Amino acid sequence: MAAASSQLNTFLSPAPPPPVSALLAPSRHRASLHIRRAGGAARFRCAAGQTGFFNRLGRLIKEKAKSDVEKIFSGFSKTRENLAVIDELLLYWNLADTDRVLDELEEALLVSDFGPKISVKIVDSLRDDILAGKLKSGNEIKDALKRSVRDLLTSKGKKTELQLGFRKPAVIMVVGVNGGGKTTSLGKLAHRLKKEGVKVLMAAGDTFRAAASEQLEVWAERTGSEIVIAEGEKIKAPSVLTQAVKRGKEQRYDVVLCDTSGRLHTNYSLMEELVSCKKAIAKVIPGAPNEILQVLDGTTGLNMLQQAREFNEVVGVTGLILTKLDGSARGGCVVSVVDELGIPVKFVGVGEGLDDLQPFDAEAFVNAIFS
Ligand SMILES: Nc1nc2c(ncn2[C@@H]2O[C@H](COP(=O)(O)OP(=O)(O)OP(=O)(O)O)[C@@H](O)[C@H]2O)c(=O)[nH]1
Ligand SMILES: [Mg+2]
Repeated sequence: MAAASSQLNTFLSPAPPPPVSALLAPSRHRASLHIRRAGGAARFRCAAGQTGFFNRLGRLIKEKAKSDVEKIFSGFSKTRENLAVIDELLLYWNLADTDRVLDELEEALLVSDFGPKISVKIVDSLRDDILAGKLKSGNEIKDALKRSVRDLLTSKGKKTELQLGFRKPAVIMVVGVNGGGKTTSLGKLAHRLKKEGVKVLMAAGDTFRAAASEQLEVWAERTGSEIVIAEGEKIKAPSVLTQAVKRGKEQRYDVVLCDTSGRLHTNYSLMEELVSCKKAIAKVIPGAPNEILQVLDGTTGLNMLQQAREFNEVVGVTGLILTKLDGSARGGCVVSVVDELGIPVKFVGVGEGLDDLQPFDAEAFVNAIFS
């Protein structure tokens, strides 16, 4: 590790940033760690204490960007189509038809990936309210249905703001199965943080896939963040994360963003490696990582519930990033994940561009899935 440290120092000297082409073609012959300056990072000055800094940052990030409702709306067209039958059902609703209508409503929720447990829960609460005389028309039932979905999303998943603790650097680890959008989301998150003047260090913790570091380096370049990468076959993810968090601490970075390899939740040894990554970070900063964000591909359907359950059991997930909502997303299962696991959705991905990560807005989500 001594060799790695001296290598780190070499790269921290105030030399001009290497050209992108050099960043994209790192030598793979030496086992060493690099930190790179990828553009001039703005420095955040905070008058208040650090608790205030991170609280304010979490709030700002949530408040500043309004959900890109249009993209979410188009991404959920299939879900909306499946749920449109509810409008027809409720158009001529009358009390005598309650059982039939509610059965069909439950069916529509199931087809839209809500999952059996949550579908029954929603329909039972509607039935109770109808029988109690609280809901007297099709419109009232539709409103109650939307309200109950929104309430499920907000009551169980309250802390939608980033919780970054009170010490610098805050550490955020991004986890999930292969190809869900971890690296892209991390890059977009860096962009969002940089726009607030935050000093961001990226850690290329995906040491399995050859091109993973290069992919993250491109995001570091695009966002003007700095990055710690492993070079050579021998360096494992926990070492990269250890070095990055140490560097983040020594150099007073505000946030360290840790990328990790994609892994199937069923692969025991890879899930164990994730535990080692988390422990490596906590060894440098007790209590870190502050956030473990699991990326879920919004197009995968109910399988995401099992993924979230397994990752949560192994590393303790603090928030979800739901990606690809601009594609053909399957909305209902999100409600199941939040309800069953009590993990809030913090961000949604609505495209591949820098600005395509939005804070999650339960109201916009509900309006996008119910026409
Ligand atoms: N349309 C769309 N594409 C996305 C979104 N997020 C990620 N992608 C794309 O999904 C693909 C996979 O994204 P990555 O960020 O590489 O996913 P990953 O989880 O890091 O993948 P591994 O590291 O291989 O496990 C890329 O082509 C991304 O551009 C999104 O919100 N919308
Ligand atoms: Mg990746």
